[in-house]
Amino acid sequence: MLIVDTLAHKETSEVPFWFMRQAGRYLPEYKKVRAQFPNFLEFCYTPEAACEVTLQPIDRFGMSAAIIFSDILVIPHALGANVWFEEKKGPQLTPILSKDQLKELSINHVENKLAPVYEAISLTRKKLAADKALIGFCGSPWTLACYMVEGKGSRDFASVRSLALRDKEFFAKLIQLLAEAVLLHAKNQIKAGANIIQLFDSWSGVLSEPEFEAWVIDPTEMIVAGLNEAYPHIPVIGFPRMSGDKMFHYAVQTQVNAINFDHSVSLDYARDVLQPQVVVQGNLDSILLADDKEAALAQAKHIIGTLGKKPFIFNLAHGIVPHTPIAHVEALCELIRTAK
Ligand code: 1CP
Repeated sequence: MLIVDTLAHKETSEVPFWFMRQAGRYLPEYKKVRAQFPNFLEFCYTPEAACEVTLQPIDRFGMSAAIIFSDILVIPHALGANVWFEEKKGPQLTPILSKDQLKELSINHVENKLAPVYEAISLTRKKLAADKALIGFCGSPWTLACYMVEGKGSRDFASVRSLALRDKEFFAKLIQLLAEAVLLHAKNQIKAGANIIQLFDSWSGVLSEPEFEAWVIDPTEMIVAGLNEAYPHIPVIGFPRMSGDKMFHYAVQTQVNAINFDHSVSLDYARDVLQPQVVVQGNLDSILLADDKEAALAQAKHIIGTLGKKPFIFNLAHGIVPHTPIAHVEALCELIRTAK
């Protein structure tokens, strides 16, 4: 598998690539399947449907890896939190704010409740070409805690930061429970056939340095160590989104095999600081890809020119947005495929 070779620092003849949110609403075939499920979680928990939409972008564009169709919020859901998705509003949760509410969450049912995700992974691994990798994923504890405490997405996650400062003991317990659940869910995804794990810490960018250490680095270090112990050959990609120059320390401390980087660091930083330490994955702007094809292609060329000489996986800085024209994605794939 091209991408696994790159993650093992082997020379490859092509640049491996995949795109965050490569299954999604910019694809008409995705919207068709999505329309059959008014309930988003039910969609995630239907193995045949999840498998079908996971494979759609690979069939169309031939990326080097598929990422299993699921969501980061299946973990809070499996722990017993109340989670639902509302059209145009995104995820909604009943906030967990007290020790009593925390006591009602339990890791004991995670494995059972997430069995459909593992079934979707086994099914997809069977149908996916042998040279393509299947990526399993989890939200990282901090990002999951953001949604669990706020009850929804937020611009700055001020309430969860405030709670973590006011009641560190409570918050540390929540993070600990989440870290255990993430480790368990990631291990089960590997057991079911995932070849790589990506940890999404989408909201790590709102944290100060000491908070980043406590809520991002420490739990991620524990998760990566647990995975390395059980599955030393499975690479882990970390995505501490928008965390800027904290990324280097994250890479060193957590021992992830690769970092997905974004616009919070320069390409020079990615090449000179990150790449000597870890494999890098990134960082084309998904808005640019949607709205200016020629500029996106020029930037893609520049990214590969800067990073392509050492182990590098082409990806975006964040997920594909729904208004992205398919022709733009096609042109980008063609450029990456012929770049080396
Ligand atoms: O109606 C729809 O189709 C809903 C859109 C959607 C999709 C396609 C949601 C709701 N989740 C997903 C699938 C998904 N989510 C995948 C697998 C598919 C793929 O990548 O191809 C993955 C990896 C995720 C991860 C995810 N979910 C993250 C981390 C990555 C990121 O974007 O930062 C986060 C933060 C979520 C929460 C979530 N789920 C859905 C939405 C719209 C959101 C974001 C809400 C917010 O902005 O706060």
